[in-house]
Amino acid sequence: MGGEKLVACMLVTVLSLTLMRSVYGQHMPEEACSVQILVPGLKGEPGEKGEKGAPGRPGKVGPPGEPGPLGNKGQKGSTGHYGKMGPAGLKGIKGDMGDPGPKGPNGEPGVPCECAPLRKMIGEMDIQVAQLTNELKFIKNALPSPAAVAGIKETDSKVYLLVKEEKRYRDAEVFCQGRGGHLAMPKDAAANRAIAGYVTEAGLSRVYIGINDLEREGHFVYVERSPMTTFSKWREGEPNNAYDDEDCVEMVSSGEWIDVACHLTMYFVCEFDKDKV
Ligand SMILES: [Ca+2]
Ligand SMILES: [Ca+2]
Repeated sequence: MGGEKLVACMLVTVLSLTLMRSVYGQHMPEEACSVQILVPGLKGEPGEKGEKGAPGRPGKVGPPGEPGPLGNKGQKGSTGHYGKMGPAGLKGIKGDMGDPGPKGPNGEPGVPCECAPLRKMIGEMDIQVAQLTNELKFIKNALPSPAAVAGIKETDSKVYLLVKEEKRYRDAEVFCQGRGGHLAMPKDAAANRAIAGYVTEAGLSRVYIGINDLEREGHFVYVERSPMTTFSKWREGEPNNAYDDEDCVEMVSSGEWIDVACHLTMYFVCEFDKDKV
């Protein structure tokens, strides 16, 4: 170290005042040199380019970039798995009736039996049931109450109904009309007999029938306003228009007719056309 200090002091002595660039260096001890200045040497020649260094460590991850433009639509994928079954839908509207199916095969032959008489009886009973059903239907429709009537009587074309309610002539006709008929109008002997038999069977002595001369004295017509037929069944001495007040007609149990006052109240017979019942 002492040798280097000596060299330095000598350099200072020679060059200190002439060198423009000078740099103050470290203070040296007082006893070695009062002012010691270190001066760098001349710049050397550039060295040769070094070899490429080893790759550096990877840098930090940068911030995310801007979203790119929308890509092209991809191709249709393959069919996925079936999903779970959904809840049951609402019940639909009932459809139209289908066409009738084909005729079925014939059944097994029945067991032979001596049934012919029974079959005949059953057939007759079927007919009776049908007739009774019709009569019952008629009675239900025509009557205020079955107790008011003794029953019905039929001919080929008429149904007669004996009504056991005492009414005046006009009210009796209103009753019959309200059920689709009229007071009974015997237009021939057979009809007259049927009505008379009906009255007799019921134990009655007189009923109103549908004949009157209300519009023109002595000119009798049917209650439906049609003119009298040639048939009549007046009791001897009738019609006599007694007290000048007999414009309606009753039938007695013998089947004979008598003109009587219309305000009398008595039972009566209605008639209905069979094809309307
Ligand atoms: Ca009269
Ligand atoms: Ca009379």
